[in-house]
Amino acid sequence: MALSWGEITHITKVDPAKTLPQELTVLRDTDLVMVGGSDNVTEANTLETVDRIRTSVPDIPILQEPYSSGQISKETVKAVDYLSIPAVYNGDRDHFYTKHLSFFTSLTTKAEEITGTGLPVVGDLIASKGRDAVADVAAKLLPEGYVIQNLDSKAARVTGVERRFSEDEIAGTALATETFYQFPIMYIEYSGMYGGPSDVEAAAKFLDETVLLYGGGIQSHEQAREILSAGADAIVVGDCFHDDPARFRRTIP
Ligand code: 1GP
Repeated sequence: MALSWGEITHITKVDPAKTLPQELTVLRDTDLVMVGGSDNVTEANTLETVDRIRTSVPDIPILQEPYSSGQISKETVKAVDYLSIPAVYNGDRDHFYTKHLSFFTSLTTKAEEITGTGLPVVGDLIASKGRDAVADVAAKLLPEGYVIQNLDSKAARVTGVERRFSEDEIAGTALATETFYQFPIMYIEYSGMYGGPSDVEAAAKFLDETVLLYGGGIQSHEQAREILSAGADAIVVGDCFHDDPARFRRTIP
């Protein structure tokens, strides 16, 4: 399923480790679903969640945002349309590049060797047709340059974020994302709290090709509008979907 970013303004982040609303057709007016969380996400609950979403809203693209290679397998790669891997600019070294290099190393190595070393195995992805599997993953990859701005969030704790970026740093990070790292996505993450429009304004000035996403604490139409008017290409709504589907619907522009 091709992604047309020009038409995507509302993204729902569904956490497979949390309880989902009984009726998933509430997702019908969102433009994209991201499946991922910060804790207790497994290959099995990811597959189950993707399956439920596909059954309820078959036309909405699904992107998996894993935090560990254990959540990825041949089956998950087949089940989702895209795979986005966050590189956290203000996190620890592990979450900016070490984990990614080890993931790609495991992709390029034969399964037997990986099993022998005790490195995390990428499901049974490599089993026989290693090169095909690598190509499958590569074709679906959407790297994300991430800045986590809520220090009290689980995401910040897991990724070793100890300091928020200033607006000047956000602007510089946006410029670097577009011109140096060339990630297709920059994500300003306030997970669990509403951060307001100022970081988005700072980043948007320096982004042209790169898609700018904002997530965190959006619970109303007004907040959604404020962030989109500040220059985000799309908002990401998470908690509200799990906690209050009726309120969630009001976040959809
Ligand atoms: C979390 O950015 C998303 O990764 C959405 O945040 O859960 O606060 O809506 P909320």
